[in-house]
Amino acid sequence: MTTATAVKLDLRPLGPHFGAEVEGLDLATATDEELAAVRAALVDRKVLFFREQSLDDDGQVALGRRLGELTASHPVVGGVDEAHPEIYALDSADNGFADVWHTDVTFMPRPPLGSILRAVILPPTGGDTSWADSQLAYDSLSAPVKELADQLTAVHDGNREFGYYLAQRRGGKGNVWDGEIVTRLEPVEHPVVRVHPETGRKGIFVNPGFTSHIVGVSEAESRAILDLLYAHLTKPEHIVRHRWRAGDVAMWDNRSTAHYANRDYGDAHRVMHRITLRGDRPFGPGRTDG
Ligand SMILES: O=C(O)CCC(=O)C(=O)O
Ligand SMILES: [Fe+2]
Repeated sequence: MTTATAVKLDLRPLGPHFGAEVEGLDLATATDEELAAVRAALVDRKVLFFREQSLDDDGQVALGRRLGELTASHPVVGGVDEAHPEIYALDSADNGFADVWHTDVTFMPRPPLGSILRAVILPPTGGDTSWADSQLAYDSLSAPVKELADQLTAVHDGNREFGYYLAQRRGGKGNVWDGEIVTRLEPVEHPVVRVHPETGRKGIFVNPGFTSHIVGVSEAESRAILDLLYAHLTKPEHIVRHRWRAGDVAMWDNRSTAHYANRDYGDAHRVMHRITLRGDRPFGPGRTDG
């Protein structure tokens, strides 16, 4: 008898709790049972790596559709080409860098649940990507700081990263998100501590890329609290770092991680293609929904 739980993936953990390489699985030909096991491992290990895969753009989109509901490429930036409105290209030749710690698209009310990233063109060396485990980071805060963080709400604002692009390159008409055309990036509020909807675990849910400030405290308090949380989130114990090879695919849970792409390869060319799985509205410890 075959059930979803009967399939066991060959996982090589990258740390005691966080990150794993999935060995011997071809994402282009994986069975439904194997993908169900991948989906479960994604929540458990938070970031998964699949070495030297053979996916092209169509294959990446097909894989994403088997794992969840795909979003448009990005709320502001269009797809890589007309045939692939779901693919967000990060191209170093077009200023596509992600060298600030962030969690994807937290400046929208419903950020993506997860992201699937494929290495398309890599520099000869460098361009590694790192992920931080926001749940491990939350768990290792002291009890009084956890209690403080649990009560806080933060504003996330995409204008610093994407406001110029929206106004100048798109003439104020962005892309589609949650069924609506994005014409302005209205700042949104999210809990500073996010409760994972599938596990109930808490994680730090602020990031330097998109969080502008904490609500209801002074500017100096907001800065100090955010700096404390960022420094803690990105401690080496909470990080895995991936050295890309051609074709590699990374898949991560945006509800429990943040990430950062090294910009250390000079003028070399680096292109990554990303798709995102539709997510729900983040909620914190004090609420049952957003
Ligand atoms: O370029 C990378 O490695 C990561 C880019 C990024 O932030 C993303 O794909 O969400
Ligand atoms: Fe990202």
